Parts: sequence; structure tokens; C-alpha cells
Amino acid sequence: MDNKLKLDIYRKMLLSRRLEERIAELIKAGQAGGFMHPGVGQEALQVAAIATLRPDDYLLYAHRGVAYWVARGIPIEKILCDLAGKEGGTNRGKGGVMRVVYPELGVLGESGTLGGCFPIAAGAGLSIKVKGEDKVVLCFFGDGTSNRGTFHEAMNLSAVRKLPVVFVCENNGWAVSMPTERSTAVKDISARAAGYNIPGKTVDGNDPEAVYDAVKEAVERARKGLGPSLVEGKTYRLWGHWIGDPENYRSREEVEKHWRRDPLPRFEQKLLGEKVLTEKIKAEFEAETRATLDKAVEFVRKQPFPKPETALEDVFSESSAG
Ligand SMILES: Cc1ncc(C[n+]2csc(CCOP(=O)(O)OP(=O)(O)O)c2C)c(N)n1
Repeated sequence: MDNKLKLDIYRKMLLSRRLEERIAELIKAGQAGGFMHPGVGQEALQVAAIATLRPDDYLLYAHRGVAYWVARGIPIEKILCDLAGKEGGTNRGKGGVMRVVYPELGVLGESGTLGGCFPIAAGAGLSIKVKGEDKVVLCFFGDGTSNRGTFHEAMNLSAVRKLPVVFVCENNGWAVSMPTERSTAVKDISARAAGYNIPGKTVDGNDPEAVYDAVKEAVERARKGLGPSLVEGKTYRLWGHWIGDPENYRSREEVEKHWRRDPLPRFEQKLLGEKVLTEKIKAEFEAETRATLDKAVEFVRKQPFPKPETALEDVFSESSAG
């Protein structure tokens, strides 16, 4: 990873964190509705994995946080409009944050029924293969979601057809109030790769460099036509499952322990130590982030809600195949 990329990843992690903090304020003040699953603590994994993609690759994000879209370069005001249900969103205010769709950058959306991402990812991979393209699909999902039957179907099909799909598991130790060890028979989700005869690797999901290296290797393999891989990043959800979650299922000590591994200050300290980041650049990034967010919030305030008569627009596509 060169210095330019390190700074870019740091800047996007910072923007994602500040955006989520702003969203939490808006929700608590009743100025944004919808349902938001915060991704605070998981930004390193999301931003570094997406940094391996080309602009024409496909992305299936999970339901956790905003860093996927920030990393992919979707305008912040569009993300906020989606959350607030306003016209200016990627889904024109009709789907909330779990329906951010941005085909220009291969962002294919997400299913509110978790596990819907797997067949869509395999389907996108199959389309790439049929068309003879060299694109790649990156598919994020949580440890809990890996227990859906669709996971097995998509992994098997992708493996047997050598589809260019990289499956990235964000193992944050919890699925709402269910600890992973009570729902999942294997210690490492990556161990499941053996059942499909594909490479599987577990890395520290709070270390952007480790994530980048592992996902890059998998993406290159997929692009060469060598088939899918499974990469698991061990991480932790530092905030509640949703904004307002009373979090009565986990101890304060456990959460505090993980705050000490927060990927943002950890990467910041590393880059300061390497002199890639300086206090001056850091202050500039913070100021730039604040200005971007202020401008985006102002834009959202002025946007209208979608008109009821447009409710049936954009929800159905006539297939040319008939
Ligand atoms: C099929 C399905 N079952 C249950 C839910 C409700 N639900 C939303 S998020 C979530 C937890 C998912 O856990 P995990 O995949 O580990 O991701 P995390 O929330 O920890 O990021 C659940 C059960 C859902 N949306 N879809």
C-alpha cells in the first residue's frame, strides 16, 4: 500500500465516522427517520476492502453503516437523502439506507432480508462470466448472515462455475443480541471455504493494511478467472445494533475493551508514526469533512419528500428479454 492510498483510506474512514456521528445526531433530534445500523468500529474493513476495486466492479454491501458508500465515492448528500427519505437520494427517497443503489459505480443495493446478497452476488458473477468481462463482485455480509441457506447455494455455485466473486465476512462477534459462538459451529467463518474448495482467510478486520492485502489477493485471483474466495475480517461493532439500542445483552467491560482497538485512532497513530500523516494534514481532513457534512445536511433540509403519485415509479423494470 503506498502512502497516497494509506491517506485516502484514512480520510474515508474519518469521513465515514464523522458522517455516522452526524446521522446519530439527526436521528436523535428527529430530523432523519428510517432505520440505521451503525458501522462505527468496522470502517477499516469496509474502506480497505473496497479500495481494491476498479470503478466498474460490482459491490454488494451489508446493512452496517455508511463506509461502503463513502469508500465507493457516492455523494454524501445522496446518502443522507436516502436516510431521510428525501427526493435527492439514490433511490429518490423510497427505500431508506438499505436500498442505496448506484449503478454508475456498480453498487447493486442490498436486501432487507439478510442473505439476499449472496444469490445477487453469484448472479452478478455469472453475468460477468457469460459476457466474458474481467470485472469482480465484492460481497459483504455479517457472521450471522453467513448462517443463511443462500450462503451455501451461492458459495457452491460460485465455486463450481469459478465465478469472480469475493465474499467478505465482517465478523463482529454479534448478530443483534446473539453472540457468534452460540449461533455458529465454526470458530472462523473462513474455515467454511474448505467445503467449497476455495481459498479462505481470516485477518484482523481492524487493520486496513491486512484487509487490503487479503482482499486484493482474492480480487486479483477472481479477475484472472480463478474463481471465488472467502475473506473474513475479525472486527467489533462499537455502537449498538441500531441507534437507540439499549445494549443490555453485552457488558460494558467487553465494549470498552474493544474501544481500545478502535481502528480509526489505531491507523491514525500508525500513519503519524510513519510520518505519512501529520497533525496539519489531520486538521485539514477534519475541516474538509466538517464542511462536506454541513453542506450535505443543508442540501437534505431543502429537498422535498417524494410525491405520493411517484410511489410506483422506479420499483419495477420491464425486461427487454420479455
Ligand atoms: C433473513 C433475516 N433475518 C433476520 C433479520 C433481522 N436482522 C437484521 S440485522 C440482523 C443481525 C445480522 O447479524 P450479522 O449478519 O452478524 O450482522 P451484524 O448486524 O452483526 O452486522 C438480524 C437478525 C433480517 N433482516 N433478515
